[in-house]
Amino acid sequence: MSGKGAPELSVRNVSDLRVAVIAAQWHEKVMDGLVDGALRALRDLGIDEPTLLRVPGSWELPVAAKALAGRYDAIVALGVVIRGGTPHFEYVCQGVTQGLTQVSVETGVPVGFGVLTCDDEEQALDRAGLEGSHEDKGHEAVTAAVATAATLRSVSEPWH
Ligand code: RBF
Repeated sequence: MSGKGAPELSVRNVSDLRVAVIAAQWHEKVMDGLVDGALRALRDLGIDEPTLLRVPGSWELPVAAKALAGRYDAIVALGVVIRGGTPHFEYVCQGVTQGLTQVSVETGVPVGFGVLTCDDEEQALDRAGLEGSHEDKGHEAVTAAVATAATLRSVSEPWH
């Protein structure tokens, strides 16, 4: 899947939204880039006091997202899963993807999907928002989650 075609989102009046970022810890350098990109996006949006929670691996992201969902307007899940020689990659990717989808749909809280699933570390670094990276997926995941939270808030207001 290519990152080409991503929208330029214009997100305004969101500084009062409560946002939590949950980040796995495997593949430290890539994760540092994703977390930095996410925090930079939150600053750009005027969201000054986000919660940042660390979990061991991407597999743990859904349970942490579920635990926080009742207290936040948007959650952003960050992780990196790199293909190895065993079927483990497919299981972890499928578990985290389905788990985060389930949390989001069941709780009604948007969960930004910032989990990279890559063939190798080089591919992951290219998406991590580091110097020389072509994409900044932590930043994108925050912007998408906050934009969605703002849209959901607008349709829940009484004049709709
Ligand atoms: N977690 C990640 O976030 N990224 C990985 O690339 C990753 N690779 C794993 C490979 C194997 C063989 C195993 C057993 C676990 C891996 N995990 C990875 C950890 C996983 O998300 C979880 O933290 C652990 O399985 C403990 O529940």
